[in-house]
Amino acid sequence: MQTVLVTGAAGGIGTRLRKLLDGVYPNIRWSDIRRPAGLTKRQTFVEADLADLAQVEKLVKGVDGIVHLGGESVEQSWDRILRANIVGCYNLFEAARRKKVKRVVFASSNHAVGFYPRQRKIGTDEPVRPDSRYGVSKAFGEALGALYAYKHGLRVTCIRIGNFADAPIDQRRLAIWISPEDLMQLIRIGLEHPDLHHEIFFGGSDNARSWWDNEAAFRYGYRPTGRAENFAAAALKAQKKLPPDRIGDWYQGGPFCSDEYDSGFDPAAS
Ligand code: 15L
Repeated sequence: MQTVLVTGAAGGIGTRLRKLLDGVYPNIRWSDIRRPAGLTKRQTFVEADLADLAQVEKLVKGVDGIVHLGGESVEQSWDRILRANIVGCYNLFEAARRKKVKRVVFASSNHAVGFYPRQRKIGTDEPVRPDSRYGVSKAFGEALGALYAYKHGLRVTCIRIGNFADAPIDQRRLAIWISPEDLMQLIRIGLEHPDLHHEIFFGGSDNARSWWDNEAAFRYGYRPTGRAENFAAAALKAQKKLPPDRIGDWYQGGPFCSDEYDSGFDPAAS
């Protein structure tokens, strides 16, 4: 990897990666819809709107690999999801194909499978079960990843990121937390591993309470160092102060599941 593009440079993960990825590849092009604060003099920034294919084509020209973090990062109106996460993600993959980019690492989310119950351990070969319009957009991005990998030969890694933070802060996060360093490991596997063609990984650290079987990532050498259990006492104490959420506490996606929930079905009673 000589030249790597990172979209979503102004977001929470992008901001952290600007420190962690600095110097890892010879050229890193950071991009977002607007210029983030705190760019260093050495960092190259290109402003671009992912919803505009012509802009995205220009953005990806000359790039070997892309880390696609751009788009909405939580639930939003359909109009916003459509523009940033559906059209934006399509443009990203299509521009990558046209400009012969070799690899894409797509920041998917646990919300692509949020409606699996916490009682069930899932692998990455289960069908998607999104918990929000946002989750649907991540499932869509994963589907695009498969299309561009198998039809056009792009090497694609989709990382279903759990909760990216320095520490897990409640019960749900104890199961899905990922440390910044562990996410870096997964991204680097996606950008560099010689045998990788198309994979879906769960973006979780070494979490004893995990709901995920992350065997696919382990096969590629992923060795998470973050241990959620080290933070269990504080997280469980914080959990006690949260109001109960009958739906959100049942499903893996938490509040993304209970938000707008009106099916009338009470899974905890069945
Ligand atoms: C996500 O996908 C979001 O981007 C992040 O803001 C958190 O909400 C996270 O999931 C989570 O599930 O905690």
